[in-house]
Amino acid sequence: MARNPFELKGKTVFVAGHTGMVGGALTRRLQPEDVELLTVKRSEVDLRDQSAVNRWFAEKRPQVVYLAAAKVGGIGANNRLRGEFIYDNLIIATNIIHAAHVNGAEKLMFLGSSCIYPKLAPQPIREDALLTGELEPTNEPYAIAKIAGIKMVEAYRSQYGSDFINVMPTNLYGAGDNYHPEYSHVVAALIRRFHEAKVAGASEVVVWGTGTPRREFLYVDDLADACIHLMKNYSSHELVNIGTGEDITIADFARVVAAVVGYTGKISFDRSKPDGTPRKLMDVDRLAKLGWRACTKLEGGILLAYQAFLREHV
Ligand code: GFB
Repeated sequence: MARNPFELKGKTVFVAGHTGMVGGALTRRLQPEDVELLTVKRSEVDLRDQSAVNRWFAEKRPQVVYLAAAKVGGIGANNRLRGEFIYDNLIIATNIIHAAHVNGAEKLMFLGSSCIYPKLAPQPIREDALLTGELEPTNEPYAIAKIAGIKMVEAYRSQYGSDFINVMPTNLYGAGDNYHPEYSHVVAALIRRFHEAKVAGASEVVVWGTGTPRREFLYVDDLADACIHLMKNYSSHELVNIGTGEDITIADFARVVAAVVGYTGKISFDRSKPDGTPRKLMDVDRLAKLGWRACTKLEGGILLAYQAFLREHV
């Protein structure tokens, strides 16, 4: 059961989802922690395959697990690939949480998402808003799968005394993001679109929706730092939000990205595209009381993300 602070040093640490943006940041941040890092490629173990996951866990027996493997995407992907989003995320969470339990993992962190909270939750959103109202329809399948993972962690904690914890990151961006034109999140989508418009000398860039929704954006390396901090210093059944505590309208955010990229043309809005939830600002009081705050400012973080995009994709 719980030991605080929890010692990471010398442990075998499995990062599930290491090829994704979050898993990549976690593996970078774990380098100085003196751990034995375990990762597995999808070609070796498909995390949706329960027998393969069980075999891998029985062989490797990781002491610590970061569950950062998930099928993710922006509002377009969530809204269209509804079956894949619920199935993949339910089964990945179920397989890994159960295998970690059966094989005696000392600690597990499950990464959820701010979209688990009700569409119209009071802002900023406190952790106890979970299951107090209707979800945002565009990402309901993803949110339901994540809520199932959260509840599984809570149930294993309660029945078996497992030191399993739940953290809820806000909207993330940074190196290793997915820049798919239809399926990416807004940050990657706008970095790519403004960059391509600048290179092509285009006079107009279209941003989805009305521009009025508000979002909070956290640089992924800050998230990884928070996850290491919480793994060491937190053990309770309650969720912990991870964010910056600040938000911005999509219209203003588009202007920030345009300025960082160096695009000077017109910005217009396509109101036929979904806005999603009107506002999603995390209450980060619990995290602050646990001794952690985000340090990357939005403009600086977007510049780092743009540089990563130029390195990775141009
Ligand atoms: O990042 P995003 O897809 O995620 O969209 P959500 C955020 C906002 O940006 C929405 C607007 O209001 C979009 O309408 N937006 C403007 C764009 N232009 C674009 C664009 O080109 N691409 C995209 N994708 N959006 C996600 C959930 O919701 O939040 C996921 O769907 C996940 O499940 C993630 O939980 C954290 O914030 O709307």
